[in-house]
Amino acid sequence: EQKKMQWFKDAKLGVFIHWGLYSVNGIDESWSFYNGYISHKNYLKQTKGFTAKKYNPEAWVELIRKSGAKYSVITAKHHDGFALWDTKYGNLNAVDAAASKEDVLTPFVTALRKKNLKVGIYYSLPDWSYNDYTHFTRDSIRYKIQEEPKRWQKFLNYYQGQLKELSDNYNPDLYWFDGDWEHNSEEWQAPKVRQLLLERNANTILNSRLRQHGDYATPEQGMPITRPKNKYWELCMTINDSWGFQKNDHNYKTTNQIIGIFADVIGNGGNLLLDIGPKGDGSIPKEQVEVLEGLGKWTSKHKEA
Ligand code: JFZ
Repeated sequence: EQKKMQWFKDAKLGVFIHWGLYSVNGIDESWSFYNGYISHKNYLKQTKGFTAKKYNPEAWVELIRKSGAKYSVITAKHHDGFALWDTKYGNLNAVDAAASKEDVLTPFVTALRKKNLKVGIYYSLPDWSYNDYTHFTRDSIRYKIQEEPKRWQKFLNYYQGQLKELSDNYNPDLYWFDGDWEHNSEEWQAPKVRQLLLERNANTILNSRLRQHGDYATPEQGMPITRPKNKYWELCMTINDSWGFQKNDHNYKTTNQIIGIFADVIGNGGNLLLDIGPKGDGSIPKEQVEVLEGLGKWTSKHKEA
């Protein structure tokens, strides 16, 4: 336990990446159709704009490395169910469904490893596009588990199959689960999933958004005033007010503000997982590049912090 957490404890800084269909029109990640701002049908039309035309995974990694971060966590699949890798489980992925027509996860993982950075995979437990998942939108649920247990079993096979696939393909150093609030631990089979991933790699680290069956806590946004009780924790935070790219969100924090928060976080024994949101073409907004570069100037002067 202690030993496998060492790199994480030492890392201090990670870069979070929200990249998916929602990066195209730039409205509220997967929530845009869940909350009814847009129909699911129109939401999926964003596949046409997910071109990855300017995507340069080596340049992404170089920016991450220069910021001083030691790991990165990328949204392999968000709540909308769009997978960045060539999953065998369904067609809603960057190869089969989007203009990119290619696996965009693999080259990023390869580039991270080449620079000795740790690989983190964000995986949403809910998949609102999947026909055998219970929830669809805020106003329409497909079914109740008690009424259709076989249908739920189909979903469990699907999601656990994808996790095995991610493990076999990428052997991630860290899994970042999200969306556990829609079901309890038993329904997700959280202990089984933990075991399944640890069987494949005993050293992999799980965040706690798997109904607490994880290794470290994941507070979100604002700086906690008191030191969290957990020995291991990581604050995830946006640079502006959005996780995914949103063209109308110009409310960027300054580099100095972020350095201040970063110093606070590490002073309290945690890590900062700072989020960026590339556009559908794979370019990173210049405001976000500037912050990572500015942070890099600071971290390179304070290597022993
Ligand atoms: C989730 C996602 O719904 C969101 O789109 C984004 O990916 C973010 C990183 O995670 O949103 C959450 C999850 C947990 C909390 C708040 C927002 N929480 O625990 O306070």
